[in-house]
Amino acid sequence: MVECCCCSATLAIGTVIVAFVGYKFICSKRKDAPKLNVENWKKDVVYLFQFPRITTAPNLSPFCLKIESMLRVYNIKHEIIETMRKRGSNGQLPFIELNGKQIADSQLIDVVLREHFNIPSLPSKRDEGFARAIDRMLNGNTFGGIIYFKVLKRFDGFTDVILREMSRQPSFLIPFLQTVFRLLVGKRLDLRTRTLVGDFSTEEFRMLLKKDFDALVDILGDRKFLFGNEITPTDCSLFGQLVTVYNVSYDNEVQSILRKDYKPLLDYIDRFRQQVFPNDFIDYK
Ligand SMILES: N[C@@H](CCC(=O)N[C@@H](CS)C(=O)NCC(=O)O)C(=O)O
Repeated sequence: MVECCCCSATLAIGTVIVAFVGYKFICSKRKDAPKLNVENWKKDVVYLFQFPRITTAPNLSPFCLKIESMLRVYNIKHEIIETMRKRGSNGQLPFIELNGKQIADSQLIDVVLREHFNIPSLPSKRDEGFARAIDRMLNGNTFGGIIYFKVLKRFDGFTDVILREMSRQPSFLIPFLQTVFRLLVGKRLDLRTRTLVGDFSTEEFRMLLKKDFDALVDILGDRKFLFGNEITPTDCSLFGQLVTVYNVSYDNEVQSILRKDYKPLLDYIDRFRQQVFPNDFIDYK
């Protein structure tokens, strides 16, 4: 009986401690506003923190490129801060600072930019609904399929771009750093991709990615951009996803898939590029 009381008391105290520590951890994480990087910010200027440029395209990250595209398309005053080290409150890039606040995650940044800079909505609510659905497909399922071929199947090419083009490491260190990279993040990326899309075989990843590309070609039809003659934020997502795998300096299967079966998407990339990034690409092949 005495033993039983002791057990209950220990259990109760343990539970209270765990609950208290958990509460403190979660609350302090949520309450603290992230520390600002730009102290002397100018009103209504967007400070975009993103990865450094790569040789062949404006960025290796589709999410960074989406936001830079939006800033250009809507003529929003901005400054780009290239960084390999800094991360937003979500542990990732891109993030922005606007009027003394940090906003992390391209989905949230998209919402804030639309509201703050009065980016026009599409003419119908139905189109707005489609736009959101396409945007989420692109930045979830399509992104996962692309990552499979761009990163997991070409880990050395991908890390070579990061180490050589983005962080300018000396050549003799690259093989060593690639091994470290593989050990540190290889498994995590594999798990993230399989959680995002599914635990598929290469053949299945290929087939499912092509389903997304087919859908995009059907949605595009003979329009210049997804919803007509004007570029929308969803176009910025599509452009970001496609060029950050198509315009990298190493061969990957998504390039071959696009070249073989998806000329409308390649023409689309060209149109977007001419209009928004006329001087920012070097064709790899
Ligand atoms: N949901 C995030 C995804 C951003 C993301 O995945 N960023 C990656 C690069 S593409 C990143 O910063 N990874 C962390 C790292 O490389 O250290 C968004 O939409 O912004």
